[in-house]
Amino acid sequence: MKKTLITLTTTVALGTMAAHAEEVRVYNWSDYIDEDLLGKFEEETGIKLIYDVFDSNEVLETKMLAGGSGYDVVVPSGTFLQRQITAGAFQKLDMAQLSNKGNMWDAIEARTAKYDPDNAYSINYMWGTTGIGVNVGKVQEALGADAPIDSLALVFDPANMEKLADCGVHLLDAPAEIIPAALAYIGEDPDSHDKDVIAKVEPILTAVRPYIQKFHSSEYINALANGDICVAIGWSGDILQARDRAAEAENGVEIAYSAPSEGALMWFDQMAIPVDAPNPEAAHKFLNFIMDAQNMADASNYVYYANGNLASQPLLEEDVIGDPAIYPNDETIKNLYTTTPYPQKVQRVVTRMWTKIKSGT
Ligand code: N2P
Repeated sequence: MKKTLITLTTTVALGTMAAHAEEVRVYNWSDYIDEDLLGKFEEETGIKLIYDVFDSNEVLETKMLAGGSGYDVVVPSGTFLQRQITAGAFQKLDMAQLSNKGNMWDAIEARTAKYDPDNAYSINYMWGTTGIGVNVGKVQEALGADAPIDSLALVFDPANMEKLADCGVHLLDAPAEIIPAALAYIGEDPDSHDKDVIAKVEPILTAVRPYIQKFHSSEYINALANGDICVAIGWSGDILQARDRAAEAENGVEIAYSAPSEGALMWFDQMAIPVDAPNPEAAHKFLNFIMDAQNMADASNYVYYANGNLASQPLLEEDVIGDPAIYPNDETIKNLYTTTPYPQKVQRVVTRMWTKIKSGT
């Protein structure tokens, strides 16, 4: 009798374990979701969600090209995605498992198809621009009331940077974004793959290097919000999150975001499933959950990034859908450019140059 009972207990325990054993591992950008959605996914599906974050396409790419990351869903930007698809890092999506795919926006899919033909490997999560975040008061204090807060001259002209150095300037640690910005500043094609043209960026960045406090791709949100820095080249929604954090803290810090007048990079972050994902079925469930119109709207309303989900647009709050810094209007869209991945040889030059610039030698 006793033995039977033990067996029963063991069976029940194993059964419970099995019920909890299903997991999905998602690797997304930091500050990029309403965290309530994570619990909601677990409740709806019974799948345990392990959610890790990164702030660099290069870091993600290293993992994808090495293989064995252990992730089921990852979120590279379009240009990086394209290179990783070519390298065989992802599996084709099984559309039969994605009943919410019809919610996606054809106009955005037409753009992302440049990186992922037919959108066979990825869905758009969010898209945005790379631009300038400023602490309006501090920048005006340093440079006067007519400070060029919407111009790349703010960070690439040493005369400005010398005056801003004391209040603190961060640049993204993202060569694939800062190099195009510096090229746009000098009137070159931001998407140039010509090594001689790209080489022109080095003296520009070297000249302002002494005034850059840090190359970092996520610390600037709090640093701007707290008043610890006064300028950041960063991502649109991140800077708008900094604006809100400052407003919530009622600390008198006023943050503004501008897409640079010289042109701004428009990028697309795509959810994809690694070829060796441990649980591709759960990965599809996560993608389908994200493509739900309400879930996608909740995510955008929280992080201030535009999304590629047409059905979610009516559910967006006015300060998201109505803000041209998030959803560019006809006028601002003309000022945006896109890039394509550097071929391997050029990438090596870029990586070497970037290391040299950052080290300041
Ligand atoms: C989220 C930043 C994502 C934008 N913090 C970079 N592609």
